[in-house]
Amino acid sequence: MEQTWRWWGPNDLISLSDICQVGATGIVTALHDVPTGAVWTREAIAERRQVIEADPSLGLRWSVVESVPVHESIKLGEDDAAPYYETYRETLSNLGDAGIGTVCYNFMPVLDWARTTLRHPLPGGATALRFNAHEFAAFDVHMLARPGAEADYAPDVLARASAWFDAATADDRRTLLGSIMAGLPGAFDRYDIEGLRGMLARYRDTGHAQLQANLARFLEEVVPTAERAGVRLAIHPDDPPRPLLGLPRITSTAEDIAFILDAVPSPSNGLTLCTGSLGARPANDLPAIARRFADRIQFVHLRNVSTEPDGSFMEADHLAGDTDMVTVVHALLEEQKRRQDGGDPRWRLPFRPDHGHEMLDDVGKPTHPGYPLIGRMRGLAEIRGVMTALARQNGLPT
Ligand code: DNO
Repeated sequence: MEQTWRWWGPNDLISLSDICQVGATGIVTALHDVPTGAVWTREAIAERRQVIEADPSLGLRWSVVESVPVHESIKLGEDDAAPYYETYRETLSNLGDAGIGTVCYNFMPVLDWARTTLRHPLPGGATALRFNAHEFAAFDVHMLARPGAEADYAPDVLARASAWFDAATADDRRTLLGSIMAGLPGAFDRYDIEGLRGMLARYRDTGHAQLQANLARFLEEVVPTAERAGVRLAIHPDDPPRPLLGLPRITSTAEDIAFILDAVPSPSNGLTLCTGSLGARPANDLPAIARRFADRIQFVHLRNVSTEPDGSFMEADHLAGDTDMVTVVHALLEEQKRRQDGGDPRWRLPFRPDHGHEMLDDVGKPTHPGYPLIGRMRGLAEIRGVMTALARQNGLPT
């Protein structure tokens, strides 16, 4: 598998030479400063690519875009979405022409990934991202005061949510809002409480089936262009994989994934297998999902979580946690072999270590939550070891 690394662009504290040293060869990045819905121009794409490839001795190439964000009008299936399909198509064509063949995106309404604690302390001084069910409920029920929110939580979670809220200072509440919003990567769409209420109101009439229909429409609009451009789209699962704040989420289970991949049967309508996102739902069997959808997986995020009975979860070491990472990697190596045998010139699957603990020299550095240098390097090194051993023992290409 191609070892890739998410790089946030020229302002990232982690440099391209750092990435060379950790052993990755593929860069995963996006033009984060382009507002959602605007075209990524050929010039802007070429400029970013040139930065990545400026020093050939680093051996880096721009292999994956994560993400081209989908405009909320498209997710809402609104009448005024038409120009946004067009700009999405243009962006895909421009990326394909520049030789960037894998594009990750998601279809999560309003929020991207959500955590309640960005620096949960671990023994020894490292920290992890964590989702506390009661803190999320406190946000939903007490801070957002969403009508009917109580119905979405178990009584013991609600009781702990009230206790948290009563004891919380103004600072605690601000920090919680900031943690929940931290998943939104662009500078353009973070919300305050009022802004969030406004967005939720727009989704009032959009349930699971309607959101699925809107995604199917989006795929019909853009996949033919992706095919022509040589671009493989790869939808990212919901994180966590369940409805949040009353918003539907439609990339949470094997059934959801089957619906999406069947909506437009094409290798350009693919999946980002994110083991950490899907793994936060205990019923999701990741090795089974990896095998079932193997031929449509176009990008891989390897990460692990430990789940708890009340819906809380914490990001674990890459080889610890609830997901059997070794079996998942084995399934992916077998899929690569199948593609190689079938003559697919792009048989090698790009993967990246998704998230990592802040540890050692990471601590105190203002990197993106979940994206420290050493924690991710540890994850990459562990997975590289698993991959190399499995490949060698089973006669599979790495
Ligand atoms: C979190 C990431 C997500 C992902 C998007 C893809 O760290 O995995 O933010 O980039 O959901 O569209």
